[in-house]
Amino acid sequence: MVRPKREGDLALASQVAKPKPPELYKVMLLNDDYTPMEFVVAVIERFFNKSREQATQIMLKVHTEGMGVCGVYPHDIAETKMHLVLEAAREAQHPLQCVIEPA
Ligand code: TYC
Repeated sequence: MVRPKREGDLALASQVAKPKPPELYKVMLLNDDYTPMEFVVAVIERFFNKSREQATQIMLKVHTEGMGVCGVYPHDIAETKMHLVLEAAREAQHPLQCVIEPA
C-alpha cells in the first residue's frame, strides 16, 4: 500500500494536478454523388445543432470541395457524432460518409 509522505499529501496532489484540456477532433462529411442535399442538410442540423442556413453552407462546401467540417469536439463526442451520422445514412440507405481527424 502506498502511504502519503505526510498526512494530506495525496489529496493535495490531486488538487494541484493540472487537468489537461481535451484533444479536439473535427467531424467531417465527405461528398458523394448520391446522397440528397436535403438529407445532408437535415443531418447537419440535427446532429451538429446548426441552423438551416449554416447547415446549407456546410453541405454546399462539402458538395463543391469534397469535404467539410461540421464541428470540433473532444474525441468521445466526435466519435459518437460520427456514428450517429453513419447510422442515419445507413438507415436511409444513403452512402454518406463521415470521418473524424485531429483538429
Ligand atoms: N453531392 C451530393 C448531390 O449532388 C450532395 C452531397 C453533399 C452529398 C454533401 C454528400 O456530404 C455530402 N446530391
